[in-house]
Amino acid sequence: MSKFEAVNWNAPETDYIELLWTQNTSQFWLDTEIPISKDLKSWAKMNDAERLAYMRVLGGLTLLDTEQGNVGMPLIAQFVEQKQKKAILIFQAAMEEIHAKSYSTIFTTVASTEMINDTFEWVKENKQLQHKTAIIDDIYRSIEPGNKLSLYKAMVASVFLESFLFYSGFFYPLFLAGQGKMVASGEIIKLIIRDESVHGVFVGLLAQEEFNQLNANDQAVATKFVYELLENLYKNELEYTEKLYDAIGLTHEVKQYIRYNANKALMNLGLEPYYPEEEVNPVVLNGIRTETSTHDFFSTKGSGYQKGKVEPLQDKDFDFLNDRVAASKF
Ligand code: MN3
Ligand code: MN3
Repeated sequence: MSKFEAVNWNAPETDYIELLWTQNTSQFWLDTEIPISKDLKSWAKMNDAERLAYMRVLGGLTLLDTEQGNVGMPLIAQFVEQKQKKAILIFQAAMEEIHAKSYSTIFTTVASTEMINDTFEWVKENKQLQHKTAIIDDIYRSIEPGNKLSLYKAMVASVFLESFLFYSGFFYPLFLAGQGKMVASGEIIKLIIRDESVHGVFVGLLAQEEFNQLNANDQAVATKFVYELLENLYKNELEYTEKLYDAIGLTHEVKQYIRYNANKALMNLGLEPYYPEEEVNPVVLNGIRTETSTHDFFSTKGSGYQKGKVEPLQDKDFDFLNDRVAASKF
């Protein structure tokens, strides 16, 4: 009879596990800590097309976070063998639920019930949004016990969702925040991005470890899968972007941002950029910079939260891990 084993944090599973647990947990936040009502004035100044785009962008993000919290993270956690890794994935799943809820917190503060209901109806009816969610969901649900290739595919889907597909949605709130509009809601988006960047790095590392354990034939199949999935999702993102952003004249910039983030997702998987290097709209970069915020969200938290600044992860924080993973390939 097999014995049940308890998770033993006194024996770290890998050299990066503590770092990722600490980074994940120290970034914990709640939507209710952000004073969204500060955005009411800004909302009142937006025109109908801008409000509609904003609602739909957030509606789309809500669906992706729902999928990631309810299906992606729990299923990947289920099939990953090591228990500390499972613990991090389950913590990440909980954050996905906070992300998914936070858009509703923005909605309920600025929008009418009718507008909110219309948004959730639109989510069900939008072809591109349903298409990408169906593709990712199918890959998650196709993980088979003992089948490392199927687990690798699910991890790739997860990295594409978190490091690539979210950004067609993140663009607009960042673009507004970069101009001092909808700044409190923009804080929520920045907190979500801070989480997603850690999630993308962690699941990307797990994916690289799985890949290295595949035989040469399965590695060839896996690599073909990555680029076919990328192109399929990319084509769909272009259509999604046109549907959302044509009316407010931002389609071109959003498409650039999509390619930029597709390359970032590939980097998380230890792969080379696929799309030509892209400029990112400087207003969006301004929106993403925490130091440009007009208010400090930590100041609205109770004293229990005043435990110092949490620095977002930078790419360079993971250089040592990428080197290590790269080294392990040979
Ligand atoms: Mn999320
Ligand atoms: Mn995530």
